[in-house]
Amino acid sequence: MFSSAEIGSYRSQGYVFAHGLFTTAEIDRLRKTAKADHELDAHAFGRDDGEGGSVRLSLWNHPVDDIYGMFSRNRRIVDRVEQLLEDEPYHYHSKMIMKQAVTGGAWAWHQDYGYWYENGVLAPNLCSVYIAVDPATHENGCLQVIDASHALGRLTHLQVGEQTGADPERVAVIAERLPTVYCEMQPGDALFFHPNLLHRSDQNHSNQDRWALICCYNARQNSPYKEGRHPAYTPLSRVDSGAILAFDGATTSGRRDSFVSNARDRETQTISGR
Ligand SMILES: O=C(O)CCC(=O)C(=O)O
Repeated sequence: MFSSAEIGSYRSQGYVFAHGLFTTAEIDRLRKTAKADHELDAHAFGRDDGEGGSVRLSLWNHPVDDIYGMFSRNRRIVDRVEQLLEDEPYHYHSKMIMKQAVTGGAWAWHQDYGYWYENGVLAPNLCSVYIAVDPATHENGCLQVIDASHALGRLTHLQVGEQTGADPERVAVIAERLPTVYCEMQPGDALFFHPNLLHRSDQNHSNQDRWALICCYNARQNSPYKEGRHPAYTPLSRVDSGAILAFDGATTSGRRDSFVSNARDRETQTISGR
């Protein structure tokens, strides 16, 4: 569980690391499964990043009895998210960010709540958990966050043609006043971050993939007031800490109906010319 100092850090900075949250054996299992998973691949979609690259991801709404569910339903994550939300968390969605070596695309500065607000979510009481599947470094386009930017509240997100991101004029000023932090991580490390925290990442010009599983949770009392792309409150069946290695490799087919494959998903649209 998070200590009170770690919870304080999340409240003041908008994020908190849990280094080594998952062991090498656990994350190896996830990586091997994901990189050979035809269903995950078949449901992946991409968007141009406006810089000659493309972001690629696969996104699903409901966790099931598969290796991804053993992570997103794992008490090591969900119990911690409960501490941060101070409410019962439910699974809002998960996504595998498949930032591939050499050609992996960039993500524009944005706040997750910039999009989720549009889905009828009233309060920014959600939490995203970035789990490093591959090493994430400066070279392969690790996540960058603007320290304490969550305290600025939700910014306007603008569309430029087909692309969407936080208002670039405002982001430029914010980036001058608050430090940008490069979140370099090892496989198995996790970053818990607030939905109003500004974040982005660069293209991957290295020879090393930078895949990440991002699990997003909403608070039960913050269930959206209207139907949107992601579910309303649905009880989350937590699994014990040991469930990842104990998992017997059952079918992933239950997830199929839950994939969100809309290539025009606003959450993947970016602004060029950052
Ligand atoms: O993985 C990244 O670099 C960014 C992903 C992201 O910002 C998102 O999924 O909202």
